[in-house]
Order: sequence, then C-alpha cells, then structure tokens
Amino acid sequence: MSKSYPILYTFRRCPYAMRARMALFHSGIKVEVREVVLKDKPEEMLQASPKGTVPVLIIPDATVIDESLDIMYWALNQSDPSNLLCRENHDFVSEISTLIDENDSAFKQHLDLYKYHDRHPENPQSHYRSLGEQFLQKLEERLKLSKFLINESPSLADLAIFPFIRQFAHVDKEWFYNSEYTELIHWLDFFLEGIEFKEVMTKFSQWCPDTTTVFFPKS
Ligand SMILES: N[C@@H](CCC(=O)N[C@@H](CS)C(=O)NCC(=O)O)C(=O)O
Repeated sequence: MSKSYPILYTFRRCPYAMRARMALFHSGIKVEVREVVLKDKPEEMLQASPKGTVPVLIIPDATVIDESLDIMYWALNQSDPSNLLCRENHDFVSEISTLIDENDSAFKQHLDLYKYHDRHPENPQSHYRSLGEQFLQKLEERLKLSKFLINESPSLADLAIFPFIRQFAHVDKEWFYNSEYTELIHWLDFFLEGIEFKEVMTKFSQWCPDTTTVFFPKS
C-alpha cells in the first residue's frame, strides 16, 4: 500500500499559510500541497473545513486542522529538532503565546487597516500605521535584548509573527526600511533570506482533482 501524506490546502501569499508551512518545514513533515485560489476554493477543502480559510491540514486519520497555529503546534509536537516550542522553559512558553495572541488580534487588525486604508477614509493611512507601530516598537525592544523574540535562537513566536511583519513592511517598503526599527529590519531580513523561506515560497499552480500530486518540501 502506498504511504499517505497529510494534505495541506494553502495559499502562497497568505501569512497564516506561510507560518504553517514554516513549521511543517522545520518539523520535517512532508505534505501533499494543494494550492488554493481564494476566489475559487475547491469543494474538497470546503467539505473538510466549511469556514473556508487557509491553511487547512488533513492528516491521514482524517482529522482536520484548520487554524494555522494549531497546524504549527501539531507539526512541532511530532518533531521539533530546533526546539522552536522552547518546551523546557515555562516562561518562554507563556511569552510565546502572549506575543502570538497580540499579533493575531490587535496587530492583525491594525495591519489590515493600514493595508486597506482606502476602505477606512475617516483617518489617513499614517494613523493606521502608527497603531501598528505599537507592536513594532514592542518587538524592537525585545530584539534589542536578544537576537530573536524570545531568546538567542528562533522560536515558534518568530515563525508565527514574521509573515505578518513582512506584510506590514510591504505596504510601504521605503518607509519600513528607513524606519527606526533597525533590529526588526535585521530580524525580518534574517527570515526572508533564509533557505526555509525560499522553500516555503515555492510556487505551485492551482490545485484541482485532476492535477498531478505535488509535495512540500519537494525533496
Ligand atoms: N485564524 C485563521 C485565519 C486564516 C485566514 O484568515 N486566512 C485567509 C487568507 S490569508 C483566508 O483564507 N481568507 C478567506 C478568504 O479570503 O476567502 C488561521 O490562523 O488559520
């Protein structure tokens, strides 16, 4: 019988999907990739997860995991050779979860206001940017104390947050790369230039039931 792999519905440019792929990559778990076009979601994905967001992971026992953070924890709980979960340190574990919560709630809201400011004309774009900067400042302060957000090596917090900082930076790259957040700029570039990210950003064509099966990572 042929080996069955977990199936990952993903969308290349989605920051939630990026962080799920980063964790899968670090855990060394190979998945079948199904690249989704958000305006044309496959029926198979919606049947597994009717809420219709990516990423969605279906593991071989048919369990559906449709929250990016849960996919990260699932993968790293199987295998975490880089100790991204910082399991042995309870303070780190709780800092990781607090930082990710803040990213996924207030910062994500501010990021969307900044990115889609034209839908919120009651304030100028710079107003929404300064709301997001509260989180940038917090990260910058942490990065003055240690090389990564929690400690001297990357943790789950770094992997879960950097795709969102990338998105914030890309709204106005010139502003970001000339800003006072010099530690954050170095930190972001570290992830963007890494081989993991290149692998994570591999382009796949839209999946449909007739396409050839493709895997991530490729090798
Ligand atoms: N809380 C979810 C959020 C995922 C999410 O919102 N993904 C976006 C793409 S970045 C999505 O699928 N949106 C649905 C759509 O645009 O139709 C997670 O962490 O997985």
